[in-house]
Amino acid sequence: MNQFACEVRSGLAKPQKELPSKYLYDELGSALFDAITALPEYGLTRADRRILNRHAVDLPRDFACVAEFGSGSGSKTRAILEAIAPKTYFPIDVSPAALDRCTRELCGMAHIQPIEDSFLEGLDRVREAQESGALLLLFLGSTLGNFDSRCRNDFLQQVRLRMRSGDAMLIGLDLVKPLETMLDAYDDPTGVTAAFNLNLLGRINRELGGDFDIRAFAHHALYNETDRRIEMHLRSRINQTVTVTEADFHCRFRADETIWTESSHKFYADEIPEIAHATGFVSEALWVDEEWPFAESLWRAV
Ligand code: AVJ
Repeated sequence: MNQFACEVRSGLAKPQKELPSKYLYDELGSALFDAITALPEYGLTRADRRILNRHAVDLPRDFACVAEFGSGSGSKTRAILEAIAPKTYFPIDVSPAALDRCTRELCGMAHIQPIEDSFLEGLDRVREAQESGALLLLFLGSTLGNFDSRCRNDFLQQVRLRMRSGDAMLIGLDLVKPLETMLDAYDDPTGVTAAFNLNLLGRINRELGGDFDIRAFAHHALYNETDRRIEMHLRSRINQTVTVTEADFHCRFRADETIWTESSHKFYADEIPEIAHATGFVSEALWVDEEWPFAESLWRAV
């Protein structure tokens, strides 16, 4: 049984059913995410890009290499590569389609070495390939917000262990904003985010022989005030049983029972330097977008 099948099986066996959000990004899911970034209600990606375009020139220039977690299509990275002109750029992504697009988009701006792997394993491979000079790691788009708050600092410490002093990380984090704004961003009236979420069931049907009736589920987004995160769920509209052949698994749903598919943590700007400090970094710069509360911060490994 492959890893996807194992994780589907164990996630759907929990009392609160859940599926890991990294599986949202197959080819269709990545295309739907790109469409989300164009939604008027989803200001996150535009805010990220505005800050990068404006402040790339303020970044230190002493990096021989740039690596990026979750490169996506690479379109936000252009301004940074232009400003820094590194020898090598290592996009790290689990999606081969995303790596292809990013390589095409940024072709000619550096020597590009795509790495198809998860973040930490990918960073290990950057370390093996990189000869000398400092490394700038990009962790944009508030991807860190998808990590559970309990494992967030562990993950950052694991990143820090793979860096040398003088290396740096540029990290983008979405900030707390009015409730309505946050809910609209994750439950847009056009239904693109709903399609992005429901596609996870389609992917299970396609890749694991599942028989999910996608129309029998509904997208649901909520803000969990206590944990300060948007949660995406898929709510069963009826009582039903689903079979996933490749995962050798049946699973029952009560009407209104949900599968929790993603968390997007929202940060306060004040806590960002504290998170840096707690995980072996020093925050050297912090820029906040004026239109859509979003922070970009440069952390130096010390
Ligand atoms: C790319 C993970 C940051 O959490 O805002 C967008 C993904 N999910 N709409 C986010 C997402 C629903 C996005 N990240």
